Amino acid sequence: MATDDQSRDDDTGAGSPLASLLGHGERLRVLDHHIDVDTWAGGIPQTRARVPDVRIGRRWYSTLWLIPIGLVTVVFAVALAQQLRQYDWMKTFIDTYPGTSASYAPAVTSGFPAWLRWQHLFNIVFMMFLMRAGIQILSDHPRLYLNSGCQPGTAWLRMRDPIPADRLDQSDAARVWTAKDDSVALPKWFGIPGFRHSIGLARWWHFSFDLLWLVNGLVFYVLLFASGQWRRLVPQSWDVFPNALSTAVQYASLDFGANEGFTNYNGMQIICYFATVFVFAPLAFITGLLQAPAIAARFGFGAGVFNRQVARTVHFTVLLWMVFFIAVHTTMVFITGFVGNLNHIVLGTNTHSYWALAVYAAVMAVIGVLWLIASPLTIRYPRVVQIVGRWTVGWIKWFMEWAQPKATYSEDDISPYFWPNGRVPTSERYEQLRAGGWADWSLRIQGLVENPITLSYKDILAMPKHDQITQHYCIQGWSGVAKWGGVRMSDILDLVRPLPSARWVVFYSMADAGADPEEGRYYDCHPIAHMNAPTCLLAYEMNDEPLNVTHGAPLRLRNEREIGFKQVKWIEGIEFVESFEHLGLGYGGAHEDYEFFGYRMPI
Ligand SMILES: Nc1nc2c(c(=O)[nH]1)N[C@H]1C(S)=C(S)[C@@H](COP(=O)(O)O)O[C@H]1N2
Ligand SMILES: [Mo]
Repeated sequence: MATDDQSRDDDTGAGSPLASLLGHGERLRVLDHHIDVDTWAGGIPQTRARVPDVRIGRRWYSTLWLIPIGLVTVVFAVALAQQLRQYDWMKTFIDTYPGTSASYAPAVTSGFPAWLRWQHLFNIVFMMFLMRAGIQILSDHPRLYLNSGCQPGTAWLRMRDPIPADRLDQSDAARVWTAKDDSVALPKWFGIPGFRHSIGLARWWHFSFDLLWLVNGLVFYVLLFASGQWRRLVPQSWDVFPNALSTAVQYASLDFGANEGFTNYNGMQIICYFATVFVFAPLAFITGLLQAPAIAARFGFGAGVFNRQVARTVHFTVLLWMVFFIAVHTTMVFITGFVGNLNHIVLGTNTHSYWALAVYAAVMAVIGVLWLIASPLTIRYPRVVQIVGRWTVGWIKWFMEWAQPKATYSEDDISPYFWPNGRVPTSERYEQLRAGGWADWSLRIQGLVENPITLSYKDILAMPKHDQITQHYCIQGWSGVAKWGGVRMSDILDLVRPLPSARWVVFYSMADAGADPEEGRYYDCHPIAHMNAPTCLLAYEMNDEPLNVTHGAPLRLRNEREIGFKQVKWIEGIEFVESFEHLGLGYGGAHEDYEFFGYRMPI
């Protein structure tokens, strides 16, 4: 990867005629891409996430209360179970339903085959990265809601304070609280990579290991059913429920029955395993996909019960289940005959060899090391993470972009509050253009086109106008429905007539990309194939009003199959190019260059 950056060493040009005309390329290439957390994202202070609070009615409660509540519950459950086991009817019940029984699943006597043992190991390695990166993604918008517009004050879970009330005024673009202001940091041994607003990098980890985890899971399903091992996991009679209850009472009374896990799982075990493998795992996948603009804009999931915020909430619930499951599962492995249990899953035999313990300890040490190096390596080699991630999952994102983004919503779905994001233009020139009612502003469209043109604000207003009510999906997790009015990109294409060699469309903003002037101005590239969608718009109106400064005046992009950061605001130039390698740092946009995002963002 180093050579990739070295080759740019002497190249400090703007990359294209329009880029240099608009002042987009006077920066030096960054050669060594390691991240300095102190100056990252304009040196935002590393505000830490809080232990989550949950809202019940109008009041917020710390989830730390779960610790004493849990302890009291356990003590109470033990007392209750021990008392219950004194009664004859309970003794009869446990005799009838011993907890482990062949009545709901026949004994599987073939042991644990090697493929199953390996897959079990891969699963935990993949999930550790998946879950940590997932929590990092959550902390980039550390609130969960059930309404698609993420209206302030309606969250049910939060990992930071409420938005300062004096920063909700969207007419004050310089002061308004942005989604980036809202992100929080995690300890780097916990999230990946920990520091604030590192979602671009966290997503490569999340999606790459997600893919590995899914492939592992699919292979597992196939082998499970091909081998007959599924009989361990799928209860075949309702008897499983009284047996599960019996197991619960026995465990709670701290008097466990014999562990027959090598051939038969007890009622509780089989229900939990079944739910994890066949309910929660697929649910994680589905609720992940439901958060994708490309999928939602194809099927209209923006409003209603399948909206992104419900999907985020359910996705998070799956995480809670997985954490709970892993904690209880591991505890049970320890307290129900540790060495014997390890022999089952490490060696696949019903023996009591200490080799299994040795292998387990060695594997745990390796996992511990992997755990600890993930964040430091990401901070040291973010560009490698981006490139490897793109190589691993980029092609899938390309498939997702095929979906036609045709969903539109009704006036009733429009979000009362639409979160703002990004860095507003601060130049004097922008202020003058705005003060002059955009009379002196113009949109230059050139590059690989037959007919390069420059349009004034008036010219654009004179073109056919289209309205659409669509949903915005910020990479950070929030969403919002708004009505956009403007001109179709397909009409622009008809005017300029792109040459066959044009493959990408670059949108240049008047605003800076970041606080560091070295990052230059904001820009982003879109595949030309997206420009023909009827919903691909250059918007100058939002909710029937002229676009305000906060949301991108005078002109901003809507490409409904892509995530929010691709929707360039404060546009003043559009260029048709064959490749974007020569623009900026060459990764496809300002956030691709400096925040390590991917250039395809249908999810
Ligand atoms: N020029 C420019 N455009 C930008 C950004 C930015 O920082 N600069 N931020 C992007 C991001 S991350 C999002 S989510 C959307 C937010 O649009 P909104 O402020 O209208 O909600 O704008 C996008 N367009
Ligand atoms: Mo965003």
